[in-house]
Amino acid sequence: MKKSSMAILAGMILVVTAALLSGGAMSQSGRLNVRGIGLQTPESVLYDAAADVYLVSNINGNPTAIDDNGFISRIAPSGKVLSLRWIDGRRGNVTLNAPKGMAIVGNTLYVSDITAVRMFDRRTGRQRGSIAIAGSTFLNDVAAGPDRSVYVTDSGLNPDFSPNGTDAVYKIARNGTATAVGRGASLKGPNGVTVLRDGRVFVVTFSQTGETYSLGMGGQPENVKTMPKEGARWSRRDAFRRPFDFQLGRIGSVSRRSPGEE
Ligand SMILES: [Ca+2]
Repeated sequence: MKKSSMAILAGMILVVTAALLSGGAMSQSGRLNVRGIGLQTPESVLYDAAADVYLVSNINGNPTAIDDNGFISRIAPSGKVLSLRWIDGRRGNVTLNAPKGMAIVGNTLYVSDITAVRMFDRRTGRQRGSIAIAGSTFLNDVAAGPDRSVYVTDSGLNPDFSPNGTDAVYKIARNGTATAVGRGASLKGPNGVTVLRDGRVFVVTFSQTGETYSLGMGGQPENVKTMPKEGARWSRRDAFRRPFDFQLGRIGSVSRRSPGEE
C-alpha cells in the first residue's frame, strides 16, 4: 500500500471514530448504536415522548453501592448526546447512587435507586425529592400505573446477587405513600414490571427459572408463564415490550452490560 493511500485510510478511520464518539451510527437494519460516549453500566432506556428524547440510566459501578455517582443521559433520536450527565449524582444537590428502572408520570421522572425512588423534573432534571422504600434491598424496574401511581419492584438481592427474601412489588400512590401490593419469596425476584390500563400488573422474574406472571388480588403470582430457554440458560428479560419498544431498537446497543463496560 502506498504511503498516500495509508494517509487516506488513516483519515477515514478517524472520521468513523469521530462519528462513533459523537453519538451513533446507523446500521443497514436501521438500528442506531450509541456507544463510545461515556455510558457507565447503562441499565435501562426510557423514551420521553413529550420531549422526544431517550433517557439512559447509568449505574456507574456496583448495582448496590451507595456511591452517589449514578447519572442519567439524555440522547436525541438521532443518537446525538444532548447531555451525558443530565442528572448527575456527583452534583451536590442530586442524590443518585445506582439508577435502574425509570418511569414518567406527568412531569415527574421516577428512578429506582437501591432502596429509594428518586424523583426529578422531567423537563429540567432538577431533583424533586425521594421516597424511601422501607424494607427494600434491590429496587429494580419502575412502571407508571393508570391512575398516576408508580410501581417499583424489589428483586430481593444481596450485593452478590443471592436472594435475600425482600422480594416485593410496591405501589406508590400520588401522595407518595408506598405500599406492597405483593411480597415474599414466591414472587421469585421481581425484575421487570409493566402495568396495563386496567391496572393488571405483570412481572418478569430475576430468578433463573425464567418466569413471567401477573399479580393476583392477594399479591400472589397468577398466570405464570415460563419463558423460552436460550441455549442452556433461561431468558431473563428486564422489561416487557412496551409501545415504544420499536423505538428502543434504535439505540439497541444500550443494554445491560458488565460493570465498567460501556
Ligand atoms: Ca453508582
